[in-house]
Amino acid sequence: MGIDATAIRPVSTVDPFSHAFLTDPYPHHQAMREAGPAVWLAQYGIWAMARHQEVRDALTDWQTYCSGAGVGLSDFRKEPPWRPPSIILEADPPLHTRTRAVLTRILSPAAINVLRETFTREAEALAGRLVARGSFDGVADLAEAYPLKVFPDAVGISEEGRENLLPYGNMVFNSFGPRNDLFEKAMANAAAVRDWIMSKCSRAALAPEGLGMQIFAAVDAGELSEVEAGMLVRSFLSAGIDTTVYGLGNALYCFAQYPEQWTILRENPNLMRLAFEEVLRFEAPVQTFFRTTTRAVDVGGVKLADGEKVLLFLAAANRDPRRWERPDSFDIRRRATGHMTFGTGIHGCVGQAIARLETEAVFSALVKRVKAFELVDEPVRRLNNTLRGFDSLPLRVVPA
Ligand code: OVM
Repeated sequence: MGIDATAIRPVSTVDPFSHAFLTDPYPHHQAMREAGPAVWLAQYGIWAMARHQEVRDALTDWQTYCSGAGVGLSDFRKEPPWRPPSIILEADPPLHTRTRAVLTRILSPAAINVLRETFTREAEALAGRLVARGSFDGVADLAEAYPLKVFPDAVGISEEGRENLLPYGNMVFNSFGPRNDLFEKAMANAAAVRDWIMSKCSRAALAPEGLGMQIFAAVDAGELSEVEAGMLVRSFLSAGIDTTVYGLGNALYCFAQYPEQWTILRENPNLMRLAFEEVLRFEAPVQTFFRTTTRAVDVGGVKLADGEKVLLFLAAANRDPRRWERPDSFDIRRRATGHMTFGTGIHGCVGQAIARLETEAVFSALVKRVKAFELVDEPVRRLNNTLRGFDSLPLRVVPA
């Protein structure tokens, strides 16, 4: 009732989607963590959270922080979405519960283990070729080449037109931000790219044994409609490429930048899983997601109203000194589980078993063959409203 004289409202004028912020977000993350448990971003009229505890609490409380109004800046209740909303990412229970159950089953660690042999063989072959070459672009030749081969094969889509997959991911992940220059550039050829993607999502376009057709098997079992199955194949093609591309690129960057950590991994290959968690903590390929409040809520004394957009800085939570010792040092021996890069709660990454399989396959192949990675030129960043990663990583490898 009335004015609460004790209410606090930390404010920041920073633009988290500006080139300056996206190029070097970490000082801004620190400023936002220090400003308060929730910070009003005046430029957009939205809230932001950057501390580990608050980000985690928001992700866990899907009733207060919903996804159905979109997980980008745009509020689907106020403006039309650029594409039909995802029925898993941009959905709340009960719809989300039903779609999620199907993908949880298809992408379970046991189900994904079936792919291990193929994924390992492809990783060994690619690593063998690249190390023989001696120098290569860590992005185009490895971080992009590998997921672009193994993931569409696993989903069961044809070879034709796969060059549309990266542009589509670029559209999807830029679209979570404002309609800035990055968004406009990503959308340059949107109609053709979107049409190609949709043409690959039907039952008729999918190989009989792949992950895509397994979604259609759930239609036959009465769990989904035919249209919903196509939408979930679209989720595979939206979420399954760029995330792993940026993750592999960031891993290469970390090991080129911190060669002593590569040496530790070579001497202890059993640290592979922890090392990947640390890469995800330290250089999160997915930096942010939004939620929308469904009621007024008090966050550590800061009062958020109903229906407000909340920008969750996963990557800032990952370096919160309240949660991590020496948060800004890359240390593969630390217990990095508990990072927020896969999210948590009901929307926690359903594809993480595939992401882990891809990374393990690639880095197990490299750890046997590579003594050290050296950057032979400046890495070039690729800016994106959601993703953090590189356009190119000019690498030379010292063979083992
Ligand atoms: C989807 C989707 C798109 C982008 C990311 C994502 C990280 C999901 O279409 O369901 O999850």
